[in-house]
Amino acid sequence: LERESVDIRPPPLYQVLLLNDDFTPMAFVIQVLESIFRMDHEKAMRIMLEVHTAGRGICGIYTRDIAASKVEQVVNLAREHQHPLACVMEEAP
Ligand code: NFA
Repeated sequence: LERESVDIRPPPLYQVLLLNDDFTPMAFVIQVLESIFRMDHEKAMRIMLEVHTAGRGICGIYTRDIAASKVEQVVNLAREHQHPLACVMEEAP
């Protein structure tokens, strides 16, 4: 029987985080969480307040390309509305 080595390792996952700032309106952050991260209103409010109080918060965990796309969508939407909202991705622990 022919046997080959096949790479079955799962791909690394990345968490996408929002960072707090003093200027972006809370309502805009909630809209971002609902529209880009597909959260219901309750969860969006909870995560927004987490970022506001703790300085940063996880919005979702994705494979690399999806995480990068989420960051790009947030940065583009924030820039469009002239808010300084920052969004980054980090390899999940
Ligand atoms: N700190 C912002 C304010 O008081 C709200 C905010 C929350 C900004 C989460 C960025 C991220 N308007």
